[in-house]
Amino acid sequence: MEEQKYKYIRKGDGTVCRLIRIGTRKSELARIQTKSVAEKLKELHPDISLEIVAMSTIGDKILDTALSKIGEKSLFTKELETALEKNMVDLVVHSLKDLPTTLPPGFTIAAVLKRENPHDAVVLHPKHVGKTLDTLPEKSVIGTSSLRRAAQLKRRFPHLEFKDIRGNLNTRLKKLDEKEDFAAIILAAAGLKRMGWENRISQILEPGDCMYAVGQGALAVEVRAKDTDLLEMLSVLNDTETVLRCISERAFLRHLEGGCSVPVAVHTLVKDSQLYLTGAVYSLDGSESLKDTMQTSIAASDKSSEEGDQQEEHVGVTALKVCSVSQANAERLGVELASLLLSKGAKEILTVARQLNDAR
Ligand code: DPM
Repeated sequence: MEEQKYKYIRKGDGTVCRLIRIGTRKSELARIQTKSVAEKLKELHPDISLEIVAMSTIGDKILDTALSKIGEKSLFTKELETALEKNMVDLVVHSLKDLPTTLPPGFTIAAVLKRENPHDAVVLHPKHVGKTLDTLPEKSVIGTSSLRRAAQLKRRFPHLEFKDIRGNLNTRLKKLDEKEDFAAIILAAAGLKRMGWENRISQILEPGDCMYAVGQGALAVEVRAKDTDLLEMLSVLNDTETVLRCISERAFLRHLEGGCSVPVAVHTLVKDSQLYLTGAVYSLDGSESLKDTMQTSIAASDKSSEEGDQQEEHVGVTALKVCSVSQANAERLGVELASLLLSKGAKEILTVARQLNDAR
């Protein structure tokens, strides 16, 4: 059903204010993430009224198949975008890593919030507590359905075996603890922290063991691109460093033509106004890999702060108030690093990885 463009409500004191409806997936993690963004927004704009609307997505309904096998793009985002399109909600909060690097026309990311710990974490079966991936027994089974995690960890820890595990975080922890199928599972530290399960983290994986996914640990707010008033309102949520790191990561992935189901990993760092991007592609078994690092300046120029409000999109992100020159530099960095890896044979590695994964 089409709804009117904006909704207004009358408050107790008789004043009328705009009601902003925020769409979220129904999983506990999604609700927690949405609530945290809503609270920040309310703090920065005390005059608005917020309502949270929860919906199931395909990714939530298909629980028995590995993500990388379902083959549906925008797995977790489609229903939410339909609700946005029909004006049933005004914003949607996502984990940035679940958002494709090219959004459907008419949508944009208005804010990328300060990143949580972007690294992956090891959660051990209670009987293995005290061990690490290095010291787990030969042929221990590790649960992950991320091709990226499996490829890197197979390479680094050849004594371990890897099996798919699906379901939301609650389901996965249950599968780990209540059965003997897995010695450990690998999850994003950020998700565990947001769920209040930090105490289950036995080991944080360093870049030498496993680099993270593009956008991992950052929350994004998606809106209708034409809603310039919302773009403006949400711009206060942007964390400059996170925005620039994530733009470079997304540009890298987009230029490689990777999706959420290819073994591509990144690491970014900001130091002395330089943005460093390390990116890698892997064969499914980790035996082949290409990895390199490049850097660019992200010093905000005076000129650009005046231009800060111009509405420019970089790999799906429209971050008003973040220096547009820096954003363009970050995007270029991602494209250049991808070009470098492509020139060394990244395309072939990814094509074979896709074919093998489809044939699994
Ligand atoms: C994407 C991947 C996974 C999610 C692939 C990857 C993990 C799938 C799996 C694109 N989305 O990381 O290589 O382990 O089977 C997802 C999680 C979060 C957002 C959970 C997780 C929370 C962390 C965040 C699922 N999406 O990765 O443990 O906000 O970044």
